[in-house]
Amino acid sequence: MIIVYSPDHALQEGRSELHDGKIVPCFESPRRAALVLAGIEAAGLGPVEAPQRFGLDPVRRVHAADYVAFLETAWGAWVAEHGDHDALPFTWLAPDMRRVLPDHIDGKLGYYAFDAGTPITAGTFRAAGVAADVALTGAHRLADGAPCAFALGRPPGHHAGRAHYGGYCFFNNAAIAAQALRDRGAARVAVLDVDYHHGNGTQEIFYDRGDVLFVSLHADPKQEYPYFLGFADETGSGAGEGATANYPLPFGTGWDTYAEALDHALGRIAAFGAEAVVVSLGVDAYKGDPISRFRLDTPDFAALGRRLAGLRRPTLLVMEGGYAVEAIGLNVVAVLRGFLD
Ligand code: Q9C
Ligand code: ZN
Repeated sequence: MIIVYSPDHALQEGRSELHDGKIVPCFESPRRAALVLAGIEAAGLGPVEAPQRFGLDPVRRVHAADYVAFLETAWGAWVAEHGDHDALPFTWLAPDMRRVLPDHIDGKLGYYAFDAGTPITAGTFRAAGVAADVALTGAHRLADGAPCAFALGRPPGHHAGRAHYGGYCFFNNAAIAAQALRDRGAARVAVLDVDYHHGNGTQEIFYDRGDVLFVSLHADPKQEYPYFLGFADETGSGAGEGATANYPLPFGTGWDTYAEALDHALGRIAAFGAEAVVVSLGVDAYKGDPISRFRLDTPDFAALGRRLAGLRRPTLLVMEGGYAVEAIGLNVVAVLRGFLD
């Protein structure tokens, strides 16, 4: 399987995030991708390829131009105001306030961010751009005829919406790749999101479109982050009515419950007639994940990979979450091996 990887992901190395009322070291760290790469190399999977550079045009196919420009300039504005340390917002718009873009960087952070867990650093914009390039390279490999590829990038993407960031995500790599597959001629593309958290950004980006199906299995937003999206009654709007499907699952979900929802989700993708599938591959449904509360074990991830292959469609796997660093390599390799079996 083609693995797309660049060491430049390490340009995003946040120091700390707000978690359970405390400032703690970032869960989303460069070690994650390095350990996944080490697992892939130890397993003899490959070839490992460097990404091509696509620039920002394919990013702007799913993100607003003003949002992209904000990310490009945020670090400089932050340093000028506060000095050379990570940028985090401390205030946000409530829904009944006015959405007017402030001039001050602190206001801008609150305007574009939706949590205090996603620091902007000196290298954030470049790292996010490389992560998009990694996903785009995989998408173009599929469009050129490859049956599958794994985009091993970070920072992750599925929480990033058209004009907002959060959940460790800045550019929505999976959405950018799905759009590129559409632009390369796939009439219908499905995004299957198996990260433990709901892919609110991807859902938002495609919510009113009938050409991209979004299907997500995740912890029930009544109980879990991102809390404000991901309910079962969100099914799309307008031309996209029926092209969003959410499977919220309770804390403690193990493989039996998960597999039942997964089979239903895969049935939706087959019935949709997807010509290509993008998988938002988080492995934070793992039982040992430090911020998650599902109970999947490493062999379950192999079973997940086998089921994904059972769709028999060109498939791009895009790295999302997974924070049990000691097991992240094993769990991702289990998915890839299961897929290839
Ligand atoms: N106690 C991804 O997996 N923190 N993002 C929630 C706070 C945000 C996860 C826990 C979790 C974001 C890509
Ligand atoms: Zn996640």
